[in-house]
Amino acid sequence: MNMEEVKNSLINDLEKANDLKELNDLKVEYLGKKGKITELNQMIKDIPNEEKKEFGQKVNELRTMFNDIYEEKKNAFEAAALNEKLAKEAIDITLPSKKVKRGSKHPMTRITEQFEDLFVSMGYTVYEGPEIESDENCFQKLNLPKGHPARDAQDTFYLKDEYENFLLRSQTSTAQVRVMEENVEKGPIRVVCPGKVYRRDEDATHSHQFMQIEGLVIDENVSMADLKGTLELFCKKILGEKTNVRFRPSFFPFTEPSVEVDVTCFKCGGKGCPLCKQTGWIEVLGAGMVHPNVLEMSGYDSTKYQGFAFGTGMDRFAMFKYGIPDIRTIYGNDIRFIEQFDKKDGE
Ligand code: 2NL
Repeated sequence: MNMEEVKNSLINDLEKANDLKELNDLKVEYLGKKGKITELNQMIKDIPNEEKKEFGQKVNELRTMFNDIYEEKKNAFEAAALNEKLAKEAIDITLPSKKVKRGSKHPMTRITEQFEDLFVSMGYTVYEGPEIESDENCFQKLNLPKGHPARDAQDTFYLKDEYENFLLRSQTSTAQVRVMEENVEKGPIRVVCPGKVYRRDEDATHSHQFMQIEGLVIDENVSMADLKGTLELFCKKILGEKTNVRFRPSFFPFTEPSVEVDVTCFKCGGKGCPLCKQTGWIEVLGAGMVHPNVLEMSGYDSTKYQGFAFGTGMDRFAMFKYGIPDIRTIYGNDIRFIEQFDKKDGE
């Protein structure tokens, strides 16, 4: 091929190249070891001396021409490839996103927080103990020695083999025993202990697992008047200011004297209805002055210190407050059940 033919075919070939690969093949075809431009260059040695300079310049011009067109096309191919990639990977940021669903607090979490807030505002601390407990902490230290008949009402679940002496706590008093024992100075205590407890029970109002909260106050000069004032305030704050409260004598092995606390029925306001079994009253708490044996067993001098304690099932409060008829739904893990309480609490 002579100079003119190479020039024409070069322009033609580069024009027709469809992609980077074809373009690079042409580079080999023209500028490679046996390339058309390279061959022209090698012809220089056979050309008469006076023509050498001009011939050489023309070959150089051809090479420059090739490279210029090559670069231009290469840039165009790369830009096109990038644009195609961007178009393929385009995200429509105006599309509506998936809605993030707001969770709901479980009714027992709600009640627990309401109880805790109230007692914290009265200077109590919150203490949660373990659910697996020793027989000592659950019964013996609470004045229920082995064989005591009152243990029957708190039959629970027991561990086996080397853990034989352990059980699932039947009352949160176990946590309060721990607070008394851990308080090495044996100074005053004001604590509430919320948490799960277990019983051998199962029907519409009893679950094998439920939630209690117990309170314990120990100090010098603590009397039944402190107990009454505290629990009256508690009932009014949780159930409404119009609530009337009455105290009836009762029995618990860990308190002496003991009381049960009734409030005016929140359904009928005291007139009498099926919920309060026509009495106008509903029992909500058990309480009493801490038995001297209980104080002494956990290292307190019962001639110097007195205390009052109270306990209640938080599930019952949740059932009353939110109108839940069956305790089993509380632990049924149905999201439709849990979601209802946002509205009931006005959230
Ligand atoms: C109820 C009655 C009660 C207590 C719990 C208690 C705890 C200690 C010492 C003395 Cl460490 N007493 N707790 C006292 C009276 C009643 O609960 O009906 N619970 C559901």
